Amino acid sequence: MQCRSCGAETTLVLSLGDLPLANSLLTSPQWHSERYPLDLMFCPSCKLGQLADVVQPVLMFNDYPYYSSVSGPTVESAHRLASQMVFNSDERNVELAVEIGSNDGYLLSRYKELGVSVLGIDPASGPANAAALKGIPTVQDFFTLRLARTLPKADVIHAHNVLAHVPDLNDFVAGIAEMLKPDGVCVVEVPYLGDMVEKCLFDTLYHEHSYYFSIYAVVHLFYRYGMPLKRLERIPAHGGSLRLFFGKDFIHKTVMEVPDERFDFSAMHSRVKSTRVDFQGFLAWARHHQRSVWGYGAAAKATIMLNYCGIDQTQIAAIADTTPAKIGKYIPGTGIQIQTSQDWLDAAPDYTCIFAWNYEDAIRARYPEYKGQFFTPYALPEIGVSA
Ligand code: DWN
Repeated sequence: MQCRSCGAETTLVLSLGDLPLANSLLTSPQWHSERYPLDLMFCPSCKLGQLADVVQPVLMFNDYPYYSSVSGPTVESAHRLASQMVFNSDERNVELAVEIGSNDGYLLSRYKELGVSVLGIDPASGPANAAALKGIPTVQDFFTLRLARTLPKADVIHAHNVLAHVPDLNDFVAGIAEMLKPDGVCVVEVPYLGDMVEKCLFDTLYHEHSYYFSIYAVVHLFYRYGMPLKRLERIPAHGGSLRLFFGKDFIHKTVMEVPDERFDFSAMHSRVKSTRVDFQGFLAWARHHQRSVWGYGAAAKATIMLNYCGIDQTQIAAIADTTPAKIGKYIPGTGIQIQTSQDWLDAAPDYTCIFAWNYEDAIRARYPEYKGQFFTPYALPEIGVSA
């Protein structure tokens, strides 16, 4: 297929088969969940990863159960960044801060505390309503160039973990260029394709993310719309992400050298297969030794990992989560119910798989009273050691 950013011919580098939509949680275990192909293509020209098949956003983001504020580390990182943007803005005042994909106001609430005017843009009604309750004005819509033309110009625009979701990258970035003041800054955060491949984080491949970014791909996409890279940071979020700062000024402090990036997809392919074999092997051992197993973190990653590995409620009894909108629902394709963290503590399972492995440290620290063994899909317990 042709690259949706630059038009060059792409190649298939990873296929997980037909899987359910990660956040399309079910209200009944018997309900059928639609499955869609999950094939990752790579463009050798602009180094952009992209799904071969794009699912209509309206199918994924209408009844969207993801609330950023539930995850403490995400909020802490966002608030630190907002403070930096306000206090370190040597050459400009921050009068208006905008976030595209503002979710429940997890980031803009800090700007509001600092006396900055804010505007959120998010199509998901649940998170948008939660933001409005915090006094964050939120446009409940998908961001486009057309919408940008109706909105005020901004000193700072944030686009955190949203670029991957948009069907039309070129229209989206043109909208940012339209809305950003001449001396403004756009801060973009995206999971980094380099980390995903090197660490084999295949459960971060899901239909919500149409795109998987190299540094080269993001930098050249924004450059095409008159926004050169000003600063680049590597951050730990979501297993490894890029934080990129773009401006409109081509003269001062512009970063032009992009590292030479290479991605070993063939090594990733074999590790994907072995993860499934090893996970099923552990669960068979646990069942044989009558060890109970739960999950923790009904993340989008959990849906992909569980379905790709063919795991159901006979192997993992339930999965705990602290997102109210998720409690009582079921992970599609598995029959596994999402229950409260108290239900999980009361069940006191021998093992708990942390599917939200990007928050492993925070989750382990949050529950000192849990006496069972935590593990992650990428670090399974040593079979037999505790037999
Ligand atoms: O782009 C996206 C990324 C940023 O977030 C979205 N399209 C989808 C989503 O992916 P995810 O669901 O894999 O993200 P998280 O943030 O890894 O999900 C964490 C899950 O764990 C949430 O359901 C909240 C839950 N959680 C919890 O119950 N207690 C998390 C923490 C830290 C906790 O203490």
